[in-house]
Amino acid sequence: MAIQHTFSILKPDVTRRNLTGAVNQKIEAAGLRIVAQKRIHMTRAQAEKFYGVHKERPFFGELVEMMTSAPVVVQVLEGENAIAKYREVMGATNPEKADAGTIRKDFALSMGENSAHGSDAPETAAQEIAQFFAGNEIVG
Ligand code: 3AN
Repeated sequence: MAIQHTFSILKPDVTRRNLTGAVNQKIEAAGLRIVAQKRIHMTRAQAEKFYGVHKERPFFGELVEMMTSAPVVVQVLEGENAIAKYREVMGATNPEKADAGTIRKDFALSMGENSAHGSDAPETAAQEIAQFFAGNEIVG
C-alpha cells in the first residue's frame, strides 16, 4: 500500500473542550504524520460546500450550525494507507458503536458532535484537502 494523504477536521466539540492535543496524540500514536494543520473558524459557505453531499439529509442544517459554532482544526495526515487507517483511529460515526481507544469512543458527545472528520476515499481526500490547503502548505 502506498503512502496516502487524508483530510481531517477536529470539530468544534474538540476545540471547545481543549482536546486538540489529546486527539493529535492518538493520530500520531497510530503512525499518521500531521503534514499540514491550521485552526480556522469555518464560514457557513465553507461548511455548506464541504458537506454538500449531505444537503438532502435531515441533519444538514444542524451539521452546518455545529461546524460553524466554534473553531475547528483542519489537517492533512500522511501515512501508509492513511485514509482507512484514520477512519479506524476515529471509530464509528455513532460514538456508542465506536471501538475502545478510538477518538470517537473516548471524546465524541453524539452522532453530530463526533469530534473528527476523515475522508472516505482518495478522490474525496484530494477534493477536501484542496478546499482548505494550498499545495505549499503541505510539508511532509
Ligand atoms: P462519517 O463522518 O463517519 O463519514 P457521515 O459521512 O455519514 O459520517 O456523516 C457526516 C457527518 O454528519 C458526521 N461526522 C456527523 O457529524 C454528521 N451526522 C451523521 N449522521 C448524523 C445524524 N444521524 N445526526 C446528526 N448528525 C449526523
